Amino acid sequence: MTDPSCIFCKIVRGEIPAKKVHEDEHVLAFHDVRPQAPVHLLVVPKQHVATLYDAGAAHEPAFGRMLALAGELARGQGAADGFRVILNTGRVGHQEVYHVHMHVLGGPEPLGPMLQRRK
Ligand code: DGP
Repeated sequence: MTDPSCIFCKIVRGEIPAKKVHEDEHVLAFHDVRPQAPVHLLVVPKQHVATLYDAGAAHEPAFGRMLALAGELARGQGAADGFRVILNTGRVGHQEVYHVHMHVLGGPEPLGPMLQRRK
């Protein structure tokens, strides 16, 4: 349910600070500490789920809420003309934090190419 050493669980528990923009019984949304677009939010389930590989039916309420909130959160931050959601998963997906999180990226101008191979 919660992982004592997980950084996003610590944010959910209020043990480390974050710029929160939304909280309910299932999910927490906050600003990414290293923004890669004018709007860059992270939306996480409150329960600890390491990766999408570990997701199951029990997580559907939280994961459904994450998607259902994306447009409202993006618009609320000023991304009113489009945005991206990204769920990096595992080594190949360059997942850095092993607690499922949905990036919400947007801004006034179109974003760059969706996929760029890292050198
Ligand atoms: P990913 O590669 O998808 O696992 O991206 C992890 C993101 O999490 C990365 O964009 C930076 C962000 N991040 C890492 N640690 C913290 C933190 O302590 N606070 C906040 N707000 N964001 C963090």
